[in-house]
Amino acid sequence: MSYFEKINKVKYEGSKSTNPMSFKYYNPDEIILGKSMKEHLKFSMAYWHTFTFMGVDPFGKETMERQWDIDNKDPMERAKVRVKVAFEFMEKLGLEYFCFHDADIAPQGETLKESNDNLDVIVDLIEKEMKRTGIKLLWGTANLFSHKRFMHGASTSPNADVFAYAAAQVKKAMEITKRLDGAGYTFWGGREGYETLLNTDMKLEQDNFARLLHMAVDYAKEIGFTGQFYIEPKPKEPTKHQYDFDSATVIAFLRKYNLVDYFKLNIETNHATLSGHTMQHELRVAFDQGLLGSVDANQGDLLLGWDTDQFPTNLYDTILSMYEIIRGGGFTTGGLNFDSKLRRGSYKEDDLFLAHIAGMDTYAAGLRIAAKLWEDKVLEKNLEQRYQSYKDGIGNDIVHRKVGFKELETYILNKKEIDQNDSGRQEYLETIINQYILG
Ligand code: XLS
Ligand code: NI
Ligand code: NI
Repeated sequence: MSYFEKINKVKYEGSKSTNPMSFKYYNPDEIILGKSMKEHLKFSMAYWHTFTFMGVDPFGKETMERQWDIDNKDPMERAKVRVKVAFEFMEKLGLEYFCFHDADIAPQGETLKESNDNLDVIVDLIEKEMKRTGIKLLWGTANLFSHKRFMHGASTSPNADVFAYAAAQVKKAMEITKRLDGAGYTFWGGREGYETLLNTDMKLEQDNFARLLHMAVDYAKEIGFTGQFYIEPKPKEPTKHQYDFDSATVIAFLRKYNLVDYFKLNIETNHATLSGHTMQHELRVAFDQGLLGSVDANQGDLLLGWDTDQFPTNLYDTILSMYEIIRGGGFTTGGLNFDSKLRRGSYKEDDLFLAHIAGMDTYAAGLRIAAKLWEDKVLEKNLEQRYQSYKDGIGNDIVHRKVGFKELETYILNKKEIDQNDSGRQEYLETIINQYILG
């Protein structure tokens, strides 16, 4: 049985194609910098936005038309059908990975036991589909933010029972991630943050968050889960102050609580811009400390102050993101997970395809251009020249800590004035990027 009968497997047809259901830039097996495009990009589908987001916003109800949901009213039946639909969808697009929250794949029951039983039934089905298709799990996670019990947070809730519930949920989510051979497990700190310090013991909350993460590390050892743990930074929304504000904040947290050996970062484009940084900055901060794990690929709207999770179509951003990823040596356990949702008005089933094609093609085009920039070393050569003064002479002495304040003072006193600084040539470099884009 097919749920997308009218849609064939999406193929690469090149940039001249006018077929909307084709890739213009993503040619999965084409080799770029010694690796196939699909290995560079490792595209993943987010189960939640693709199959559970129905178009609700603060002003209106569901808009999405999904025949399989209309035909299946019973929550368990619906969850089962969605598995079939999801795998057909991924196969047709050539998406080789997916990510999910526990709550996305199976209905939550009245009790934890009921929820876990539901999960087991659905995970059986997912396992079968994974075997049939060869599609892999990039990472799993637990939804510790939707249910009302998490209104004050999960591991950072003032209520210890809520902490316990969150821990039990993470335990199960780790077990199913292990069972499905997940390459990673992500912690996005949902409601881990606060609205006002008038009612918040920030230190206890953060200590507790670290305690939960340590428990996860211990449990991974116990059950032999060897996937990579990730933390996903986000500065605000739903709370005003999310504890995992940005890459730098998360890395400091991991170091403070001795978790840095067990976690890497899952960096999301829209979260980067919400924190007032570029994605390129967030990736560089993580890479420079050996901590970039995976990417949630999307984009925000810079005119809006919230997390719009749009499909990435801004080529400039994907070029610079792919440049950082290439520069950092590429993905190992991670990949590009489309944490992206359709606009509310893009409500048709084929919009799901068109949006993923747009995202995949924009990243593929970004990869093509970033690879050329990297090959020609234009930016890298400029960097080398710009920091040349640290290669020899006094700069080399500074780098190797051969000098202190006294020696540096003597050095400057013996010099007449600082020689002219070089130009930063920002506009020139920006022009070069344009040349690489337009050829
Ligand atoms: C929400 C987050 C979420 C995580 C997974 O803003 O991006 O979707 O990626 O819990
Ligand atoms: Ni995300
Ligand atoms: Ni987001």
